[in-house]
Amino acid sequence: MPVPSSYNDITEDGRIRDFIGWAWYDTEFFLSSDWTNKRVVLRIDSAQYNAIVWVNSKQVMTHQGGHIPFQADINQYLTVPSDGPNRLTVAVNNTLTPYTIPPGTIDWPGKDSPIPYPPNYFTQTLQMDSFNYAGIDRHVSLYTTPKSYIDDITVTTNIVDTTGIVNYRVVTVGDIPQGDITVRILNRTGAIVGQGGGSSGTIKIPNANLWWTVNTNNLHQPGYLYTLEVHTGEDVDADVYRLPFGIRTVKVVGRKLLLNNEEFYFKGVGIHNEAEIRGRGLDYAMIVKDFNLMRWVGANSFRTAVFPFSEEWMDQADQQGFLVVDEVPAVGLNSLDNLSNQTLQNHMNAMSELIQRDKNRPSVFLWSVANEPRTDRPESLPYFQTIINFTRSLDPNRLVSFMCNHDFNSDKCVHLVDLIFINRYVGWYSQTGLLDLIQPQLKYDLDQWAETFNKPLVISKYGAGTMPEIHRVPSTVFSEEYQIDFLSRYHRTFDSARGNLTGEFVWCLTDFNTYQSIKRVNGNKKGIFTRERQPKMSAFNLRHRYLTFNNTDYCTKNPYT
Ligand code: BDP
Repeated sequence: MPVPSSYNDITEDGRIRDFIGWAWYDTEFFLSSDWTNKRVVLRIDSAQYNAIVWVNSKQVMTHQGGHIPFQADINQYLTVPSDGPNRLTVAVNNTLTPYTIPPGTIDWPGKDSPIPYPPNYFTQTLQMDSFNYAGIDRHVSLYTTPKSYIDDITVTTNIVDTTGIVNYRVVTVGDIPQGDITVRILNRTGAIVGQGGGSSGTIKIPNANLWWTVNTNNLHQPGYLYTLEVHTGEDVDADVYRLPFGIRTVKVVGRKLLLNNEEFYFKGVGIHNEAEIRGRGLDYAMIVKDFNLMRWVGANSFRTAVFPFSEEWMDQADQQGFLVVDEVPAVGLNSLDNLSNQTLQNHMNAMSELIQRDKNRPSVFLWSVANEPRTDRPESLPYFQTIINFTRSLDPNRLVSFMCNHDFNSDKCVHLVDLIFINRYVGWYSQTGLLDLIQPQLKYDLDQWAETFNKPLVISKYGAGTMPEIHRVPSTVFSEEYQIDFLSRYHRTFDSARGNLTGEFVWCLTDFNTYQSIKRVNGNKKGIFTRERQPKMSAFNLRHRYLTFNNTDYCTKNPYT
């Protein structure tokens, strides 16, 4: 199997596509003699979902949970360079249980059944829409550091007038005296604009270039990044790390979200990051293509629905200037059985690993702890109180929320969040085909949310399944015309509720693969682009909306400004 890639769609064998259980990868590598006196680290950027890793047949690490990197120092397991190849073996298991993030169940329908099934026949039932892609879908790499090294860096920023305030904290391992640590801040052209020393401190940057989003306000340059360069000394054994970061603030004030003290409206897209053949496998060309689609359509933000995207993907968000709702794979927590202590433990691990990975990204302004969880029961409250408080305690500098599909008067947990995100489908899953009901019912819904909670309100999902090249006038569900009729009624309602709304995320950027179901024709077709990344008619409508939608006009018309 190629790495990186999901393994499911690589062959013509249905048993491999639908395989559940342990899959084995192995390969050989030689060590460079230059590496003998260094710390050698093996890093796996993502393996779905459980992994066990051996080097030369000795177990090096295990990891639970996909979409997130894990690593280990492997010096003690390596053979000396002249002793021939080292063997790397990785076993990955994609089984989902009621306790995993995301959850699922394994059933043996043939057990005690009079109806015949093949021997040991079992099924994996999913509680999410997505196809359960598996394998080693991101890079596996070896890298070195000196024996004493920089283990972690945390950067937070603030703005006072025109000065950027940069707080940093460096964690080192080994023999590195505090006094040897130097920190420099470089601007985009490589000029030094600030300096500091020691393992923590604050550096001020006068007349700072702030980090702004693309497609928002032409007066601002999007995606401005500085580099924080940390050295652990002058000699050849010293470690150095260069961390890109942006200077920006994100705050909630009443019902508004402020980016660098300016009111912000999400012209967003929900993305389910996958494609043909490679599944969820990392693919640089696809990343660039998807960012081009987002820029073309005029978006300034996206949501990583429903799992963390690759670091390469997130680097583009930082560089190009997109605000990101960064989400753990907690999709399908839709029964109280999924809110056990065991699940909570896995959920907390997933949160802390994501925060550890993305905590320095200017693009990430909010952690989403779940998509459409069971939050409409009083019993759910302690679980969500715990996961939300835990997330805030790990990163007090970002906002926290979950994507809610309950009603304003039935949800029991939404008061805990900083921004309210709601997924809505009137005209699709409810009132199917009844376009005339969208505006009155959605407007009523938005007004109720706004009156009940005095917090920013965002539509995190709205969309209609659309088969490209099916045309109907008057429109009917699944036709391209229906998607346009549906979206434009939502847009009119959003505009009529603007004072109550902080943004919109259309569902979704591109069509994607799902498990097989009579609700899906070859996958989920709510994309405004096909899975091959070609536009449906609605893409032109959204592009027109987003490109002519001006935040400055919006602010002047907004009764709440
Ligand atoms: C949503 C779910 C998402 C589905 C979507 C849909 O959160 O995972 O793909 O419904 O039905 O609300 O398109």
